[in-house]
Amino acid sequence: MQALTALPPLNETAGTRIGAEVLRGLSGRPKALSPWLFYDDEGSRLFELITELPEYYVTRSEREIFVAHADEIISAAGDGHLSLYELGAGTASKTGLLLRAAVRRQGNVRYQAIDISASALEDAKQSLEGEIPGVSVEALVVDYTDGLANLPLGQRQQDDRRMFLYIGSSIGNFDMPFALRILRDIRHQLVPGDTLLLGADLVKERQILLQAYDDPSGVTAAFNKNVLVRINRELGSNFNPQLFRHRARWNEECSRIEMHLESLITQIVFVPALDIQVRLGRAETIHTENSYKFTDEQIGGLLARAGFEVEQRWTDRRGWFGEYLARAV
Ligand code: AVJ
Repeated sequence: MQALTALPPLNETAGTRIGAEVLRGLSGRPKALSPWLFYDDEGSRLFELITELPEYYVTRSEREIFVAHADEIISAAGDGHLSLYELGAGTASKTGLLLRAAVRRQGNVRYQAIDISASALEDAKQSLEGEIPGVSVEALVVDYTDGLANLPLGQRQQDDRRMFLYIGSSIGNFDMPFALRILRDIRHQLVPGDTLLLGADLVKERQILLQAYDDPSGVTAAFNKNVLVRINRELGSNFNPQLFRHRARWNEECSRIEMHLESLITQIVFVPALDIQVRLGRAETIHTENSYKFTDEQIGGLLARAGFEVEQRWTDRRGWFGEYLARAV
């Protein structure tokens, strides 16, 4: 019998989702972490605070569109009994405006809320079902960036119409190829005639963008640094958030806001669960998020390539945020 060569023990944590992401993101250079890591319970809570900041116009602008046009948006869905599905629903605070419009139109509505945060979805279900008679909420804790093929969306009835909601500029987190993949995944859940409502943040003056992602009260900084706190908790690392500075940059060429965590000193951080040391030079950054800003042409192009046709478009009074109703073709 032949002797087996001893293999190094497999590090179990490296096989978990967060372990794999931190190992990938912090091993090389430039360092980068995926924005889904923001959304533990504390991160979801901090994001809700961001949406209330005076500088963060994104949520307010989209709400303004829904307040003015919810009935129009819902009736644009066409004939049949409408069901709504939302990717990245979070606490679904704006979605209530659309659900109310759907109830006005057809008496009741089924709403499937899909999000990575269970706590946010619990809040959503509680408040929506409590406040809007006629709405039934089904919460699905799923990371939709893994694909939608296995979503339990249920049987489609004869006169069912599906409307997918992908609002709040969630699509802005992803580069073009990945954004396209998500839109195509959505398209696969639809039949011709169904619709997608896509909310996207529009290109605007640089100062306005920068303030929205670097508020003076420091909520966005806390949101950004929370990713380090989460990694400490889940992987046992010793990141000191105080040794990092929150940075927001406008990358004109790529048309995106970037968020980074900049190391204030040269430091070495230990991640026990992965058995790695992470060396950070002074002023070296960990790139934690992209938030792409779009033009109508870009959105129209993306949707066309995913099998949709833009049918209607709404903006807020300032023209800062775009809401696109796209029909599956
Ligand atoms: C949830 C991705 C839409 O990009 O504006 C807010 C996240 N990051 N402030 C955005 C975010 C910092 C937000 N999205």
